[in-house]
Amino acid sequence: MPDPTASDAAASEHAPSVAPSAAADGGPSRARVVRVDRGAVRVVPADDLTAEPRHAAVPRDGLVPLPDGTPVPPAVGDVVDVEEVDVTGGEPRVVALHERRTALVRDSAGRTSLEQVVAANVDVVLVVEHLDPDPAPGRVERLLTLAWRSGARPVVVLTKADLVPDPDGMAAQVAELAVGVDVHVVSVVTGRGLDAVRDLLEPGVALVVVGPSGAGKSTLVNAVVGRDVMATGEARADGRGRHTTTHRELVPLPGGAVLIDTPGVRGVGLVAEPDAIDAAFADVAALAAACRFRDCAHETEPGCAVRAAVADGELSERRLTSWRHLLAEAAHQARRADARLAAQERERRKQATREYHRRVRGPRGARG
Ligand SMILES: Nc1nc2c(ncn2[C@@H]2O[C@H](COP(=O)(O)OP(=O)(O)OP(=O)(O)O)[C@@H](O)[C@H]2O)c(=O)[nH]1
Ligand SMILES: [Mg+2]
Ligand SMILES: [Zn+2]
Repeated sequence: MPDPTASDAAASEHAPSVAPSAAADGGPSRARVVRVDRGAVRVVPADDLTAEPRHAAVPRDGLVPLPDGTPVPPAVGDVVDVEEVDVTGGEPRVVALHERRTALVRDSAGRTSLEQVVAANVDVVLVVEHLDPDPAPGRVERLLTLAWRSGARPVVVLTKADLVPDPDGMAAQVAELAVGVDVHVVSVVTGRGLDAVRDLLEPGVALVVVGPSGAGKSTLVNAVVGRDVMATGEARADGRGRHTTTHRELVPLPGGAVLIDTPGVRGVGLVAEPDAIDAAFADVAALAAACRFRDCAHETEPGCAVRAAVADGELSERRLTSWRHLLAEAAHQARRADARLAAQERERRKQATREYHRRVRGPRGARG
């Protein structure tokens, strides 16, 4: 069921309300977050995605509870409950988040959370990479790992085919590191590959576009939609007017699908998830499983299938290094998350102790 707004049984079960968006009774209505820009949230009714987006207030700390009570920042694509402040058209408020069917998350340096949700409830993650300049294999691998982790289907799109002599040869190289993933070659100049991208947009499907700045994400969104819904980086002669995307935005399509454009990423941190790395590196994982020793470090051990594959030229040293690097990063991230949890737990206990002393010794009871 691609459309989380279409009476998603799991979501409504937990949701405080399953009221229709119209909310004639004044109760909360169901809405979809279409834009998040530095904490400011815009929503449309969940059953009318093409409606004019409205600003919706969030609590001062920017956090809204998920069905399990965890407060998190709303993300583009989220299904939310919105309460009208008054009937005269005052500002609506986001009061609850529905369960996320999928979530594209990246590591965040943020104070409140280690994870940042780039987009929620997406079905397809389009990893966009340019053919000119040369594609960066490590970046594609990293974004594919995030995509696998999201629960949505990853697809690679290589842009600017019109600028290189051998786009198919380059695509074949990228396909080697995009194991189990379709790779499309596109050009908005010649129109090549655009139909293949449109084919992904069945009714109800949500597709998020990620990739480096200047890869042509917004240009691709506009080409697929058929009109300029996003400003793009068309550089003017005077060097001004570059329109790099700075916010995440959900664009509804006439056919019922939605596209989510995102700002270019420079470096995205992984969120620890060994399974996602195994999925993105299914070839390496399969080799590692064939090593003689279960705990093989793929260095000098006898019977190492990974080193054997490198020696045969079947696996590139670059890809092996990339795999090791992402595993190490995920492990580091997991330790950081553990440390944070431990710190939170210490703080919780300290407060409980303080609370205890207050109760036992009265309100003025100092601890010393
Ligand atoms: N020749 C050619 N140029 C393209 C193509 N796609 C995009 N471009 C150009 O690439 C530049 C960057 O495109 P954008 O769509 O703004 O890139 P973006 O990925 O949205 O960048 P950010 O918003 O900064 O993340 C623009 O000047 C586009 O015209 C293509 O298929 N062929
Ligand atoms: Mg853009
Ligand atoms: Zn090995």
